[in-house]
Amino acid sequence: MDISERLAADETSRTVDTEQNDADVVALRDAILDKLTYHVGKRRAVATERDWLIATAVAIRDLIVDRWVSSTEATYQQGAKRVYYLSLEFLIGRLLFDNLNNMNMIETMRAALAGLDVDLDKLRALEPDAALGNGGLGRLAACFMESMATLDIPAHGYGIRYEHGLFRQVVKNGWQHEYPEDWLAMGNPWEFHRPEVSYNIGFGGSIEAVPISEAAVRHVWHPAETVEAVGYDTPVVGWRGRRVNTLRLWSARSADPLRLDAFNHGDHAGALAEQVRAESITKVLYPSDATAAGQELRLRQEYFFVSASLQDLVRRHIRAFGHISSLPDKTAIQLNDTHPAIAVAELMRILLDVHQIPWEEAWRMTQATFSYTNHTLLPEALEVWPVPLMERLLPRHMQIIYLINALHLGKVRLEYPSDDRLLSSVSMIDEQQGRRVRMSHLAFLGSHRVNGVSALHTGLMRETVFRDLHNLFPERIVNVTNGIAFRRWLFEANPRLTRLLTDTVGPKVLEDENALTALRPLASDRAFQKRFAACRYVNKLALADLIRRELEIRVDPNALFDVHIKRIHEYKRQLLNILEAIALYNAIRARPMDDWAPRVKIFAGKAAASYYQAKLVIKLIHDVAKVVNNDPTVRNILKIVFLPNYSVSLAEMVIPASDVSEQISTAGMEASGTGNMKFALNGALTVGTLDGANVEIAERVGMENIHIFGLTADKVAARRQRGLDAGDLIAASPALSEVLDSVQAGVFSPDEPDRYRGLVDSLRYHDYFLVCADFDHYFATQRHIADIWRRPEEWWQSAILNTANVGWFSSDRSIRDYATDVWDVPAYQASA
Ligand code: 26V
Repeated sequence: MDISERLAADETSRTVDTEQNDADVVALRDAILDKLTYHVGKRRAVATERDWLIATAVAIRDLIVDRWVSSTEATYQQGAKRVYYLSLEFLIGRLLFDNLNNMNMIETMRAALAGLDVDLDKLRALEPDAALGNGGLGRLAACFMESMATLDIPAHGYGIRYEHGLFRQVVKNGWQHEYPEDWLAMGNPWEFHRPEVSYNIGFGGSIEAVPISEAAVRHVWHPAETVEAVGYDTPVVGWRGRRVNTLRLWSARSADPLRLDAFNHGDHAGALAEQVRAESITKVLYPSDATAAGQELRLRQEYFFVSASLQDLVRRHIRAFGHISSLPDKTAIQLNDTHPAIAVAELMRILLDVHQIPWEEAWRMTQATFSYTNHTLLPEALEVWPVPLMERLLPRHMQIIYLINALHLGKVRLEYPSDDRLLSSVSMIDEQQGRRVRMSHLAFLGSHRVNGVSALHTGLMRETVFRDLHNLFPERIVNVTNGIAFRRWLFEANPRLTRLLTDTVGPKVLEDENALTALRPLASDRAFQKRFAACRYVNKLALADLIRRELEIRVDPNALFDVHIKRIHEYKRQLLNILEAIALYNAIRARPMDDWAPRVKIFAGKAAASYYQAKLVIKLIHDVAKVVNNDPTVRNILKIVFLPNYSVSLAEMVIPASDVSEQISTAGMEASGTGNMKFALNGALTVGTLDGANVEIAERVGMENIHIFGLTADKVAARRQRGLDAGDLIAASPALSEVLDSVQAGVFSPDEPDRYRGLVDSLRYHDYFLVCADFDHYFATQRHIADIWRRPEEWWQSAILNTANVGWFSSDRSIRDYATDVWDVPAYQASA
């Protein structure tokens, strides 16, 4: 690329604001100064960048509040049905640019701050990520909140205000270490503390059956312990401030914070014990991607936030509509996975015990109100709670669950007498290893709709985990393929490309995701290809700079950036990728003078703290990187980079700079994936298996514009039936044999030659994730991708067709699907 093209790309302005005027700039500047003085309490001369960030955020927040109040009032006046999204995770990331962008204020703010000698981009980088989630499920909740506001749906998110979000990852000598994350350390300018919004949450204790007539009793729960839930509200701004919804996160407070008598007697720690116990509920995000530990605390978290949320929404409903009976007509509650599934029993308890509604009517109302999204079929990830724990912590809920189950099994028995296999399969109680409550069954039975997150995943739900329930309730399972918020993942993350799109397609591309299809005819236009490529190049320069600063590794921005960023998990097969890198390294060394396409393999992702295999893969990536990056024979042909502490913000930086997107999970194991959509939208070519939403991406971009390899989900299942010894496969692949032999022999771990012996042994003898089975096809596909890279016209045509054809993966489309198929609420139609 020549310098003029680069400059042209850089001038492809940085934001998507439509207008700005001087009066707005001055007014905003004055507002910021006002906040600096009266909110932060500082003079300009002594203000730090952090002070400016707070003043700026609070100034924007004021503008948001006006819209917030009007949205809330309109909903009350219209008596509209509301949607409640219950999620233990909201992986939000930063809000400064999200809010500015949606309020159409980025350039006005940039100018206002420039007038104060403050750089908006520096403030942007200073904001900590709100990392209240582990990965895909939490990020999806954040995208959905934004889309619901954009589509003018009256929605509330409910979750937990963790004091510490997802751990900070530090890599020392190739090994991951976890440190607590402290996003609230400098305060959170976006939220409003609502001490008046507080509810008592009970645990344990006993149930009293009080006779209320000759035939009926009323159950009164006397909890042994009570914790207070206090609300914190964050406004969620829709596109162009169309609507502002609320994310209400609960924080735990002790009902009895200090035992003054004990304190005065010198038992300072004992006096605070109650407080510590209560507040530990919202202390940390549970890294649910692997551990079974902390079980009880996790269940307390689940019930704590569910109970607070249901009390809150029932109170709001009664205030608005006068009576509980209309709840299902005016309320849709979405359960984000089974984490909030106890809500089914909690709503039953509220209806039965508090509002004295008869059982059948309460059950009808409950089912009409709830719906449940399943996000994984991995058996180890399906929540089951030991019955003794449930009985101890939530005795009344356990009674209700038993009764729901008895009535359900009674009906099944009538239809299928003496089918014991069926009865035990559809029962809410799993009797396999001690008695445990299957939360997936509770969520399924308590909902009118149950959805999977991609077409493939929904099909597998019907065929595997929910097979028998599906046969009993064939209408209940529906598909809603995931989506992503284009505002964050295209407009904010890739302003250069966005400007190119608005220049070419027009501003409607910002409103209507389907407008991207107008790019199709331009895909083969050489001039447009160059402009598209120029955007990528400038993004890559920025990423190369980050890599140099973070890791002191120099990468060539002209090389192909091949990117694998997501949680580190065996089924996501970062191992397959790094083994392929070794094979490529071997091939380069064997024929160093061949015309290799220079490539940078970029990894990022966190392993669950207790997940040893995943941490070992991180170590292997570092070990291989050390050898490859320091080998003069491969020079700049191959570089391997692991960026530490993966986050939403890092993804926003990396994705727009990516040429190849790695979506290589073992087929059948990734429910959907959403990173796959973010890359394709930004014009990266996918190398992937037919798994999750990759299947639907392939349908939309066309098989010639995606690089699919490997066993399909049904072949994976068949292979596992046959046995997982990979000996014959390895023997048949010289490249794979060489790779495995070298890893096993300690070529990459001379300081500890046996480090990867166990890892290689399991590949050889029990290759559960089919790494060996897919290896040759993956390697060949990567070489094919390198061939295309050498033919830029073909490459960029394909890249543009990816962007042009993935509009359907907007979370606006997902939310419209939920609105029609699941919640029965109206949604604003951008394209109408
Ligand atoms: C949890 C666990 C916990 C135990 C060990 C194994 C394991 C594996 C995976 C998980 C993830 C649970 C839920 C989740 O985050 N699912 C993700 O949801 C995304 C949004 O629907 C979807 O795109 C991802 O494919 C799916 O993995």
